[in-house]
Amino acid sequence: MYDLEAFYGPNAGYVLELYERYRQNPASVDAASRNIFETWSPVDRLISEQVGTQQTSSLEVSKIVAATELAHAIRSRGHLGAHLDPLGSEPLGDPALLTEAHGISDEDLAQLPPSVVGGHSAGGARNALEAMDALRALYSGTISYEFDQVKSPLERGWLRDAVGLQLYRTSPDAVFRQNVLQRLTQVEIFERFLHLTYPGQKRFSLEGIDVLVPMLDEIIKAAIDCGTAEVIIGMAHRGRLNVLAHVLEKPYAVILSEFGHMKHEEGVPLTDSFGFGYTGDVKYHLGAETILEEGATVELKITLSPNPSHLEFVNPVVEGMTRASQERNDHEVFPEADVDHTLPILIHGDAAFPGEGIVAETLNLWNLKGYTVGGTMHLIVNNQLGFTTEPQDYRSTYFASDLAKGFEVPIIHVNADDPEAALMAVRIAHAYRNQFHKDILIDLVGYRRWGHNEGDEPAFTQPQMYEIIHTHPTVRELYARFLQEQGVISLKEIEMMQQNAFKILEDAKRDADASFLPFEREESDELNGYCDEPEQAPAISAQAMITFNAELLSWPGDFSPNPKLARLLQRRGTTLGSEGGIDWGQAEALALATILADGIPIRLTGQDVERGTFSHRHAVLHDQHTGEIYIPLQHLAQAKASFSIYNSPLSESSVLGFEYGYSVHAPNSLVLWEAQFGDFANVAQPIIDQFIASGRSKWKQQSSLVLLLPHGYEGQGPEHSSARLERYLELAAFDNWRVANCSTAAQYFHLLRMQAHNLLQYPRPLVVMTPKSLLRHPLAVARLQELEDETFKPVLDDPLALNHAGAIRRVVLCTGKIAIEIFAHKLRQEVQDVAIVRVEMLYPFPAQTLREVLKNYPEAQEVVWVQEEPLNMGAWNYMSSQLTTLFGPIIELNVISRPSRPSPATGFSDLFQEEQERIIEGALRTEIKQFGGEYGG
Ligand SMILES: Cc1ncc(C[n+]2csc(CCOP(=O)(O)OP(=O)(O)O)c2C)c(N)n1
Repeated sequence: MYDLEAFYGPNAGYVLELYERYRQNPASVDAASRNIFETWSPVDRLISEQVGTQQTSSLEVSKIVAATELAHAIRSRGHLGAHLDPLGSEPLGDPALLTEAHGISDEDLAQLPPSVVGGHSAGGARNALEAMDALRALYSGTISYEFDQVKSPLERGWLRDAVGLQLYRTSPDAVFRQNVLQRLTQVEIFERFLHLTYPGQKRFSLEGIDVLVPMLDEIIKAAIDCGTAEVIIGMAHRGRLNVLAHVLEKPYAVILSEFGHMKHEEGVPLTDSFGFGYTGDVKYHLGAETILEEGATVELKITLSPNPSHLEFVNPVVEGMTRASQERNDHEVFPEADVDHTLPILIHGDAAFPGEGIVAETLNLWNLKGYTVGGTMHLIVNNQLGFTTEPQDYRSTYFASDLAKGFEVPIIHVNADDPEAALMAVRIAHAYRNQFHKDILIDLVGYRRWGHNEGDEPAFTQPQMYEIIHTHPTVRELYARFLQEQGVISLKEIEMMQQNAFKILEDAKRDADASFLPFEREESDELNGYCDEPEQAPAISAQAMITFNAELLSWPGDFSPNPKLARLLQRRGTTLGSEGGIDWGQAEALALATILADGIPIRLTGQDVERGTFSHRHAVLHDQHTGEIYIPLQHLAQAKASFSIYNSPLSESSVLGFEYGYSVHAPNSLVLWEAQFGDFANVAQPIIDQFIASGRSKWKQQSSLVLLLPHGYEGQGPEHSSARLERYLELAAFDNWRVANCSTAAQYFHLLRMQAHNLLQYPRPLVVMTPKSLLRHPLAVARLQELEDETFKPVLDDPLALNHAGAIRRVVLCTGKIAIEIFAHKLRQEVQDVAIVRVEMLYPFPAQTLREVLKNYPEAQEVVWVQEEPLNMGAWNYMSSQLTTLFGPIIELNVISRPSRPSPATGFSDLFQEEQERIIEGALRTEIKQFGGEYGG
């Protein structure tokens, strides 16, 4: 039972040391160990078996201890001595990897049995020296491993066996090898062809990491074998054209015509496409989809997500797409996810991976219930440079992959000039993901044959490195030579491969030159301008809402929510009468219930959304005794779709990117993301700018993602006030999204229903400024009748002013909370000549409706835009141009706001109060023409 083999690895060294101490002095070890050692003499037995002596000296024991420690060092730190760089730089090394550092020599090892080394390496070896050499080749060759960060012993054991027992090293037959060479030839010739045909044009060549394509082939093969239905890939510019051509099967002719033509159709300049809302993107950002078929059966769908220049920001988007692809959401609780259905692959740059924080944010999602996708395969295409910057200047750690260790991700490093090792890395990685449904990373170390792009001269900044690269054979050449030596292929066959690959490209070029890239014009001219009102959702009967309300306020008999909360919620049972009182939270719950009853799945996420930052939602109830949860929206008799709600991790970029990806891939789901406060959304600015605002225009990517952004000035200081409405309005063009700021719970109810209703027929992201103090404001609450009879109104006229419309001299236009504060102000009842008109849908700009509203006040002499934000923020800049176009020639236009400022709000509550009062008074007193404007702006 207590065989040395059982203490394989570090334990063996420790046990032998202990044994040595016992042999010197039995009293120096503890009683339990003494008991074992009295009947156990493994070393003696080992030596006698292997070396033929009956007795071991203490010297021999210490050598065995040293040998086992060396073997352990190689297993755990072999990657520090691995030969990963195709350009031949020396590895960092580690003293523990040297035999002599353990006080022994090769001669000593030659005297010891191979079982001292243990594991697979011992098999077939005649002594410990041979076994140690085999172990070194395994862990410090052109492939190496870092597994110690994996906490689970089961997984570590699996990984060690995968390597130690060589479970994924297949003995490649001739056909396999010829196919790999064929692929490397296609990859290289493609790049060479582009280089020769379009000199200087950017393509971000893959050369130096060519093996990426056969690696992706291998993953796809493994995925098909496992019955995976979809593979979703995210990658940046490097090698993208090659991946598009060879993995996504984008025809060469199409790629070549993108290089060749500066216009889409003969005689139609590119700028004409602007009229249709589609402005396109550069070729090395484009996505693609392909379906691999075997006969009549679909084998696998492969999706390459489009991505912006912003490195790594596509990562969470791919994760969200994957999650959407994995979920079935046609039943009313949480969706069922099949993580084997879809495999995500993220391809990273070696500078971007440690440098861009979005990588860490995305890695953090892997084990979170709202975000997990059952493991992502990560590949770093490590060309040892970031543009002109070298590793010592762009990362603080030795390996590009070190960040991933903090997330317990196993890492395989491999030299990109060894295709067979790279393919083995992929097999291990895929099998691990398949077995444990966790992330795994391959650090593929190669080089970059040209400059960062093809117009760059790399010798300006890396002269020595490029001197080596210029004479370094390509991986195809190296592998072809190796196969020739192995007798697998002849020189003539190798040359034929190259000629054929070239010929296919030449034919494609001829096709590309003979035709023009078809310009995909959007059929509908609905894209071409403003749309006042998207289609309204059908009405819901009061009775249906009464039923939903009762269900939302009930829970199982043995479930005990916090009594204070239960009382609070029960108040919602009294608000459906004629006196009303439906607040924001209740209106939202009712809207979501009706949407679920329409069969539309809902996913709502964000920081603390389950309760709601302002304690207004309470979508998830907690039993105060058991901690169990109960989600009323998952228990509606009429619901036909899933309701998922998750508190998100403390991140904006990754979680917003995730929801964007989810919404793109699940177009029939209502996906909502709520910021804790609207200010924080700017942490996710690239996701907003590069995806949500422009994805449709660049890539025809459709999303109906809803952003709920708490916004409003309540004296809470520079943050927690503004969701920076101006940013969303500045980005609004070509009907790219909707930007709303509702002033009542009823409007919010109808807005959500309208968004759900338009998911498929008119998908657009929706940005909503949501309230804080309005959440329970008596002037913002709804009556059931308003939910039943009304629909969303982009503009709300002033019911009071309409009674004496002829007396109105000033029309105040405003949006959101400030309107309610003006209504609530003591002057409001006194003032007879001011109408307060609320713009609830800011974009698309409701021009026609506003024109009609102004006609209601024939004696009006001025229109004043009133906002609580500083003049240089809020809606003013947007509104001023829209209103000038609309009313400029016919009426005076003024503005009341805080003065222009670099910070959105003051931190002094007295100043806040004074300014707020001046804004509201200014709105209601016609003698005040401007406030705020005089300070600049
Ligand atoms: C967020 C972001 N910052 C800066 C850049 C500019 N940029 C483009 S490529 C590049 C170097 C990337 O190096 P690496 O990640 O190693 O990928 P490689 O190009 O070497 O494949 C930089 C800095 C960018 N595209 N995105």
